[in-house]
Amino acid sequence: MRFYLTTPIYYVNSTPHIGHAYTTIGADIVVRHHRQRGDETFFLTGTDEHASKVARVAAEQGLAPQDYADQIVEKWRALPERVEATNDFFIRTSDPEHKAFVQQFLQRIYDNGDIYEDVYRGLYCVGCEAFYSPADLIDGRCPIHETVPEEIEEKNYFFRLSAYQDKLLALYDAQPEFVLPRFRYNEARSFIEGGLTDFSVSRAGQPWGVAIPWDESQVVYVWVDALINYLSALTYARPGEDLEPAFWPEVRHLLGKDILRFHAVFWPALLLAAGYEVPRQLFVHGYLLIDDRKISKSIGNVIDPLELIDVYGVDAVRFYVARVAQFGHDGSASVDSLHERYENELGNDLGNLVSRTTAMIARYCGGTLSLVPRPDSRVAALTAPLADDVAARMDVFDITGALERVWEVVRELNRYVVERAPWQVAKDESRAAEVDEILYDLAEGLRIVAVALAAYLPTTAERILAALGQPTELDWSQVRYGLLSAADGIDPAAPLFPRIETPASA
Ligand code: ME8
Repeated sequence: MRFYLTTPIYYVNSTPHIGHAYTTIGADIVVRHHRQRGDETFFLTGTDEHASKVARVAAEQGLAPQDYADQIVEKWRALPERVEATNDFFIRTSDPEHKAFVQQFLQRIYDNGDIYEDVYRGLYCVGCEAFYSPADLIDGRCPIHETVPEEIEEKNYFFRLSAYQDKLLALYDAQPEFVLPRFRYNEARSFIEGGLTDFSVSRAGQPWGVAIPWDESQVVYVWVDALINYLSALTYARPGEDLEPAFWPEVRHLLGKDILRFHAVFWPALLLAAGYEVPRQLFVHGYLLIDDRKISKSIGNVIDPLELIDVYGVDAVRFYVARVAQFGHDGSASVDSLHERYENELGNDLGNLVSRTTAMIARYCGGTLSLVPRPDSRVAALTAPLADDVAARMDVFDITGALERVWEVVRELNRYVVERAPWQVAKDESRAAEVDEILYDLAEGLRIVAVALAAYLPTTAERILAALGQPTELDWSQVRYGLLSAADGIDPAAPLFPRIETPASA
């Protein structure tokens, strides 16, 4: 199967915060999982640069927008690197190849007759880079940024979105899983049913952006420019190769609920108008909240994800992303809750189990793992449905449910150690074979867990396998009882998640 996954491309008017890390990590977990299953994957992230708010920040710093973007983009490139995201390409909307593609794309819609000229009057929120109708506002202010939008009147080019209502509804009928979770599908669908108004695809009097190909006095509206990245990237991500035939429309978009309409309504309509197929699927996740408000660059309640990684390590932050809330719903993030999960779940449940198991193999078996699988053992039964259960959840982007499913096994393995008490059995020399069997099952359970967790905890998974003397074989077929390799020289493993005395102050 081919699996192409995107994150939103982030605005470069500020630096990354934990909300952006949330999406990028969530996407990477899904993509790594698909790679383990042998799918041919392509994973895209990047930056959205032609926003008015970017031009504004640049001006405040006395820089030309491009120079400003060239500097700050390094902070955004560091985001996937530091969270160990395995993106295949990092797109910038200021890439010349992207800009040329945007022009061709718009020209196609223009030539097809779905773009016309008109005068726009409306309220524009620069924070959202979007127009609002008065009814959308709360006390005259943007519901997200709580700022008063600007009144704008200008000659613009409009996209005939209204002509696409029936086609979009037909798409929603034909692809009932076009948008996940289901409540977001319903939300998008009722928005379409409510009637669609044409929207402006250009801005006048703004030098920062991609020029409208038939009227250089205007630039392409930043959202149109941005959405097209998902397609343009395929044409130049690998020099000399066009990935479009392989990966379009095998694309899945991961995004936050704030940008649902752009992706679920505008984007498929633009694609249809330009003669492209629509994406396979959208997955919409919720907000991470702090003090019950969305973490936002404009509001200022940000947590620096890189600082958290410095303290807790990248795997702990990745784990937290999947655990903090049911993926798809809002959740409250805090350093305290990250700290608690680090200690209890990673440190106690998983880390201690690895330490104890390796220590017992060293002590009672001279560091040697004997191959004594028993197809009727409790651990065999426990792990038998795991591969399919996790994969089924991952297929619907349920990174939270899939992780919980693995954690059920981790907790059961902990129960198994306590109940079988190998340290007691080892006191009786006549029961040496039983000790071998218990430790085989623990090691095998941990090997299976490590492979199943590799998408979440890439470094930890490798460390667990190495501690058990196992090869780094992460193919999904390895999530199966009885595949443990013989090993000797196993030593007690160093703690995987050492105690951290002071929680990070963020
Ligand atoms: O909207 N909780 O860029 P952006 C969860 N450039 N996710 C969050 C979050 C939070 N508190 N804050 C941000 C844009 N995100 C456009 C996108 S795509 C063609 C153009 C994540 O920098 C989430 O994925 O404002 C959200 O959708 C995205 O960052 C918005 O990033």
